[in-house]
Amino acid sequence: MTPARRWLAGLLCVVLLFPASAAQADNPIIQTIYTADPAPLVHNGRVYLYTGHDEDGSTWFTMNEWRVWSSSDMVNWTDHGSPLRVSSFAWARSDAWAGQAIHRNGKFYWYVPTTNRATGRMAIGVAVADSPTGPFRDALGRPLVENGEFDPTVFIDDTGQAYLYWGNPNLWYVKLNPDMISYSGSPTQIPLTTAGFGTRTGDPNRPTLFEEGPWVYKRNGLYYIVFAAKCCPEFIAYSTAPGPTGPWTYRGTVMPTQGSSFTNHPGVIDFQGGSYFFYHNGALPGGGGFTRSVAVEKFTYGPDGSIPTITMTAAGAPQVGTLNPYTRQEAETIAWASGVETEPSIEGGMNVGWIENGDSIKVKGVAFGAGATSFTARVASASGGGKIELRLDGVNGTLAGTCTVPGTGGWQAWTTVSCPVSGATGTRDLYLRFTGGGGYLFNVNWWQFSSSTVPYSHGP
Ligand code: FUB
Repeated sequence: MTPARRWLAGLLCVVLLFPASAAQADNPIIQTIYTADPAPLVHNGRVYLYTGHDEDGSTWFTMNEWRVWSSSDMVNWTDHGSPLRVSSFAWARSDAWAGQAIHRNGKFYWYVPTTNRATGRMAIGVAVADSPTGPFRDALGRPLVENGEFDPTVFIDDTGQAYLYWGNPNLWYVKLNPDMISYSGSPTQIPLTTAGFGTRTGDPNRPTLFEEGPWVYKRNGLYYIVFAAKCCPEFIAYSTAPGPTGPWTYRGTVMPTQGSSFTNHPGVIDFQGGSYFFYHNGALPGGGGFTRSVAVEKFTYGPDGSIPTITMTAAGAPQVGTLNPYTRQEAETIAWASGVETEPSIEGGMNVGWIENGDSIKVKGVAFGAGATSFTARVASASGGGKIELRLDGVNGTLAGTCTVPGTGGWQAWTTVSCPVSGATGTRDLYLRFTGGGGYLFNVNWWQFSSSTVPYSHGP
């Protein structure tokens, strides 16, 4: 059973037990697959979120690819698929573990840990792309650095000097050259002192709390390292320093142990005037330590730069702004998916598929304004098709329109359908509710509303 199917089964139970809270949930932020190890990047007014992908039914960290998502509002996330896999590195064998991407010189550099086939050790590769969503290619044809440790985080100081940090059980850094794919000097260990990284009891080999998953950044002149602490289960802690290599001072807990996953992994950004903490847990049905899901919370720094203790929520972060339904929206831009999955589309990007009767997609905070008059969708169906119900404020909410999707002769044989809309005014949560007979009904690539003042203006 896929996570989507498990989720649908779980959702039925949750809705029966907690109808109000289920309707509010926006965490975990991806429901179509299991995701882990979030690494957010702000670029040109969007948040790009780089994650790992826990395979369904994993009983170990079975991870073959990395994934990219993006959002302009922190609640509706667009699926950009997998522009980087273990197989993108000819020298790699397995383990698409926790990485981070950064923008420099008009290019995007994604540092990832993966196992070197030749040595059997964890190594760190670097992939490069012209776009934040890829495609990414191995920049070197060999590991950038390899010492058996993992979880790279990358940071560019105001001076222009870039640093790569990584490690478990130790903590290392190296100074990256401006080309971002080579370095100067040798990997250097950051001393793991209890003053710097807190005190762990019960493990003489690991006297400090530092475990893995470092995330380094600078804010208001203060350098932060947020990390997965203690094991296992892990919690998230942080330290600060006056410089990029220390000396570090342990500052305490960011997120206590919570959430049915024995690992956790931090990612911290500022976006549109707010501060956000990304992490993972096991909150989806079937979720756990090897079937994790990425989530996000908004937080406020203390006046002294301290990070408050952040608790996992089902509600997630508030929406930043609204979504414009009068421009083309990808079907895979989703606040909450029930039952569906995604796949690459022959028309580019991704499409939503595996749609069955009763499945739905929630799109949050849709600004209809004075009112939509029609709805257009790009659809394909190798079966007999079905219907798209446009529901407002709930999956069983007010019906604003119904579009009929015909069979088109193939799951990638795309056509455009339209239908009239009424009652869609103001800013509302939109639910695309899919109905029809048995089996898979149709796929959706994109959709768009029009109104008497904003007519439908462009198609494929
Ligand atoms: O996802 C695989 C590993 O689990 C990561 O590299 C660690 O940070 C932990 O989350």
